[in-house]
Amino acid sequence: MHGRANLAGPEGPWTSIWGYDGTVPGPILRIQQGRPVRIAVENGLDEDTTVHWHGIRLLNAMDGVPGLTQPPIKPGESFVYEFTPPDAGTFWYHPHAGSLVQMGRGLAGPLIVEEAEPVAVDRDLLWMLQDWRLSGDKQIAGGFGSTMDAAMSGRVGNEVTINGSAPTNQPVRAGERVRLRLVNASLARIMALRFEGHRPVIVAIDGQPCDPHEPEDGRLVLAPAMRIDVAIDMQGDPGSRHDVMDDVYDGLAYPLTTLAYDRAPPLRANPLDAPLALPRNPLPEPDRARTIRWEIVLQGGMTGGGKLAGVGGMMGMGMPGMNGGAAWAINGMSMTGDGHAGMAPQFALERGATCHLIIRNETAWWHPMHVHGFSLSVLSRNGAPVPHRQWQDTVLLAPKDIVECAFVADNPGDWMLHCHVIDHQMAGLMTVFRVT
Ligand SMILES: [Cu+2]
Repeated sequence: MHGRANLAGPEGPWTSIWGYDGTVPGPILRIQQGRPVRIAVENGLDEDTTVHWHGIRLLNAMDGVPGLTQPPIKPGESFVYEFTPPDAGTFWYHPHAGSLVQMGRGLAGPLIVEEAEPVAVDRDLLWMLQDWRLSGDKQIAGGFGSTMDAAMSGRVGNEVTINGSAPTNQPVRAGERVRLRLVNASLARIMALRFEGHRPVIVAIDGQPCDPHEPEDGRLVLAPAMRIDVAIDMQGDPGSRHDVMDDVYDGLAYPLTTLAYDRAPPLRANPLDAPLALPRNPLPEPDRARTIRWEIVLQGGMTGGGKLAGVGGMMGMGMPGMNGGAAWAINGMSMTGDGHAGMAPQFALERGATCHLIIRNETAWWHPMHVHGFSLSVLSRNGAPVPHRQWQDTVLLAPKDIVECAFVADNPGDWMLHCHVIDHQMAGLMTVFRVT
């Protein structure tokens, strides 16, 4: 439904948004691992919608892809989603219809699946990060789906919010251990967060626990739709302040927010003596004996000469990205929009088989590739094994990257695989595979 949010900060005017329950982000849904939930969604918009439960391994009929897994929810109508989350972790929800405009106007919310046993931290925090393209009067700018956005880096905005407002100081207490859940719910902005004076330890990626480790160069890279859970021991001095920088784009680093320490003495003399590792989720282990290899090649996008690279052979092409025109393709095929009925799967897997999936990015652009219904065990990047156990539903590929992953096709249905830069998805960087 429609609402207003204070995106631009205390001085700024309020911004008209579309939000779940009229808020940005939508309400935090906290549910329990292994316990069934029932969520009724009523469509108060003037257009069709659906809800996709990003990262949750659920029944295909609950996946929220219009036409493919359910009829779209018409204005004034409702749909009841029912699922039992097998995995604990940090997830989120968003529409999969009119995605660019609906998400760009604010529809997104956090979904936290709690562990059966509470984790030993002092505080459990969530930063839902969203990037907005605001006009001079601080309203959401129009011009969704321009050719430039579609064929280049997507609709990157000019205002980043944390939990729906312009970031202010984040109050922390010396000596405390915080579990911080980072969710990048932006349409297109990639972030790389650096906590000055602190050493965050990654404990989960895309909701799936990993071996606790510090990020390679101290930066937490979060592409659209990715989540990272970190544990941070707040070792700064009482009263001190430390910036959190986003420096993903060369020369465009900016302070996202500031950790502001309370003047109170440290909560404890030494960091909490509790293990950082989270209990693992019940993911099916890939089976080398039953493996099917499949390669996905990402093609298209604007080249240096202002031309589209290698797209348009199979489908009719209008202006790239405009009116549903294609600017991208997967294995020579462009599926545009949000998903719809009758999308022929590009490949099929027998239930129980292991899929060894190779994703090759032939384009000059970054793509966070998202798979519905499954979590992928990431094996290697450009031939080098990944250093830590890593399961992801959204895998970021740099230009020309080749990533290899594996997953067990244990869940029948037609499933989406697409780029989560929403302009790219809408303009053809999407495909479907079938598990029979
Ligand atoms: Cu992309």
